[in-house]
Amino acid sequence: PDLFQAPDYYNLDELLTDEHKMVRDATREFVKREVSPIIEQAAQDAKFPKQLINGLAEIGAFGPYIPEEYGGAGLDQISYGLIMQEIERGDSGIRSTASVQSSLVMYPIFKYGTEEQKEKFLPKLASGEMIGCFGLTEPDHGSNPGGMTTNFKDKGDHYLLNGAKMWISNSPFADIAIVWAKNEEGRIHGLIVERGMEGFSTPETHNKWSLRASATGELIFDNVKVPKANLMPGKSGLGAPLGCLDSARYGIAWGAIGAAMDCYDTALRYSKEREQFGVPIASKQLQQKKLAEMITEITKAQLMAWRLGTLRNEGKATSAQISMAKRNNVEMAINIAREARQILGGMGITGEYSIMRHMMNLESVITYEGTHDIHLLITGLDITGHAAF
Ligand code: TGC
Ligand code: FAD
Repeated sequence: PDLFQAPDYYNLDELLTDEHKMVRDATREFVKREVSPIIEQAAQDAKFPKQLINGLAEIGAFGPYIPEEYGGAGLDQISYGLIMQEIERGDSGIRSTASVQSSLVMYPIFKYGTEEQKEKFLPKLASGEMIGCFGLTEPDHGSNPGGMTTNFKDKGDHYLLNGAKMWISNSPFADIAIVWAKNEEGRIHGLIVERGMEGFSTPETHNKWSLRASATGELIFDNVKVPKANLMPGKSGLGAPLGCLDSARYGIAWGAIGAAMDCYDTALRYSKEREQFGVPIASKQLQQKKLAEMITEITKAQLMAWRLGTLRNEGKATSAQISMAKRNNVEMAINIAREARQILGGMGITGEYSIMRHMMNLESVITYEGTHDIHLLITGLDITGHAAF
């Protein structure tokens, strides 16, 4: 990993500011120093490496674009993307933690929360003193979150919350959960549920073959009394959680490039060193085809992410544009991981190299934050005007 070089075939660095490059290099350094040396073991042990939390906070990975007055790093969208790219070069599960904390926990509190909620939670989330999770998906409602049955009733001085969420990143150890639930009129609202509230539990989901260095679990609400002060009043309806997903999906469009870069870089170096039939396998046309296609696809994905970032900086990116980039870049990365693994032959299946871990992680990334199919249907709706969900 020390030899890692980031491919930049179209001189994209020239489009970045000094601040972008500084933020990216600091994150890259952190990943090399803190993540790469421990991540394989963490994945083998199926344990989220909690010791990374402080370092992630220090490099600004928790709330990169949240204003500094609330403890965020106050960076732009390109910097946010570059941070996600570099973290996911290390591992998708670590990027998941940063994505959830930033875009699915801090963002809704910042966008929809009260001033008191912002002051109470944002600085602690930015510093990593508190970790959050995001509960939208339910056992019977994944792609169709609008069908959710988790609900709350107004009991005068508090709300009474019932229901369950499934597949929730970081739930087993999160201090707070952003929970989407329906009120008595069936309207979706976001509530901040805190660990320790009676009737609230977070069992861990075991036996995953993917995203093993990330903790995944349930959120169970059995007559949980939630103080009225914990409802985020700024926005209701399905558009509220979907608005957070826009930001997280954008981060994934960059993150996937990081995983792809790591696979490409590993395969390229291996192909130059590995000799068969008396010559490096890099001199064989079949291996060159794989490598040439990889760098082409990475370059296209980089251009897409960069352009989307500039549109987001200008407040002009649409949800459908974000869906296209998430879908394209994750598929690009998973295809590259599969091809790269073949270039390494038998060595490709071992934990000596990162490729198989990336490949398995990407099976979650292509499913969460909207499946590959759902993003295609979002593009389909955007260009035809017909919803085919
Ligand atoms: P639909 O009728 O289309 O929309 C309902 C309302 O929402 C608005 N809207 C959006 N608003 C903001 N951002 C978006 N991206 C939006 N998309 C839609 C829409 O305008 C409408 O507003 P209004 O005011 O008219 O009510 O809703 P639908 O029920 O037909 O569903 C559409 C569909 C299928 C696209 C949507 O449900 C969807 O995206 N499904 C996928 C679910 C998903 O992505 N779940 C992710 C869970 S979180 C997660 O996976 C975290 S992993 C984290 C990690 O570890 O990194
Ligand atoms: P389903 O919706 O049941 O889909 C099954 C299959 O049917 C898919 O291939 C899908 O594309 C297809 N399909 C569904 N609807 C249609 C349609 N209309 N037309 C055509 N095909 C369709 N959720 C959270 O809320 N918070 C989290 O932190 C979180 N973290 C996650 C972490 C991991 C590791 C994983 C695996 C998931 C996580 N999720 C989280 C849940 C994730 O968002 C859902 O898994 C995802 O939205 C898909 O839902 P589902 O698994 O219920 O699949």
